[in-house]
Amino acid sequence: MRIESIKVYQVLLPVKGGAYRMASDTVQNLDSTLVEVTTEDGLSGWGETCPVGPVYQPQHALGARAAIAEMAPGLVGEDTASMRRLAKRMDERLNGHNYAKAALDIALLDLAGLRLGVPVSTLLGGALTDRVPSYYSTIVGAPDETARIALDKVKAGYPRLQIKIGGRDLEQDVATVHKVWEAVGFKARIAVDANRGLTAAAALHIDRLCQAIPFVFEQPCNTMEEVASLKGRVTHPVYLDENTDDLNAVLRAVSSGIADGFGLKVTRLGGLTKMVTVRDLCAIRSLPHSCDDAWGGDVIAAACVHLAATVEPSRFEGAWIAQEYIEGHTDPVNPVVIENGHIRVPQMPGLGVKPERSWLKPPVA
Ligand code: 0XW
Ligand code: MG
Repeated sequence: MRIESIKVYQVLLPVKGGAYRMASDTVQNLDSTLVEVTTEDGLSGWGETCPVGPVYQPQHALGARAAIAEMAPGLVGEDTASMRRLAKRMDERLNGHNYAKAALDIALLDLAGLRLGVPVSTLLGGALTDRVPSYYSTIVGAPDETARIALDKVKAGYPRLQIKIGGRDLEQDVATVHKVWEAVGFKARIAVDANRGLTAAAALHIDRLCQAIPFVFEQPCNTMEEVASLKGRVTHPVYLDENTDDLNAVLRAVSSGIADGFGLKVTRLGGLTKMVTVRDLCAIRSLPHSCDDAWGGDVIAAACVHLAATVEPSRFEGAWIAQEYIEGHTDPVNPVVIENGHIRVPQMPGLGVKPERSWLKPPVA
């Protein structure tokens, strides 16, 4: 079936309760982009991409919409039967910009699932579970308050916590990690995420001053070279997140042993099709990873959860979705929600979510 139209919508997602603070940036409002790909028979598939502000990664909302506008004319009229041909078309029209291609990749998989009558997880190789774990990500905050929230979230059922540090005094970061550990202990797995905010020297100090605490150190420094320089000098396992810009970066990190695991973002890597490759690469080296995105509503949340369901559970670090941090849902009928720190995998054909049309402003492209 041929593509008849591609529509682009802008959706603003306000952060619940104020601001989301990371070492790299503080965000109050998220600018999300939804794409609707419609075929000649009137069937529509949805995709989404929502960078968490313009500083977290090089990607930004206006860039996503400009990139989709650049590619879309080359896709209209094409047959949806071959995802590979459509991916080739996108690459022929635009170099890079994986995060914009991701929205189209997700929409095309949604369409394929709807047409075949199977959930997207089936198209990604098949679900291993019908419920995936999530993890709770704190903001950079005061040590006692962060520890209180951490314990609350463990009581609420989260099996894993991601504690944000960086962009402030070393003393505060070290105290935060200790307080969280004292509050939570072995009741949850802990990741300490500096979002590129530490020098290698600061990362070494935190590693030493928190030596007995079993956490994984996520994206401590800005570049992959700085993170690589920590290898053999830190005792904590090191995970990469922001540095995994594309499949080549993941391949490099895996083959050179820089990363002990990953915090992965579906859109940064180019969508679910690319994430399947990363999932399988990680499996070859027994590397744990998450399936997240930077931010976004129900469409991207569903995409993350479908992929999450296909990852070997013993190596799975959770699917982070923004639901706890934003008001309302783009799909109020079948929203993607966290219950007891876990998320049910949608069982309906396609992604299993549809944005509520009456809530959408007219398309921007
Ligand atoms: C916790 N997250 C998945 C949400 C924010 O976008 C940052 C991100 C991360 O792991 O860095
Ligand atoms: Mg991270």
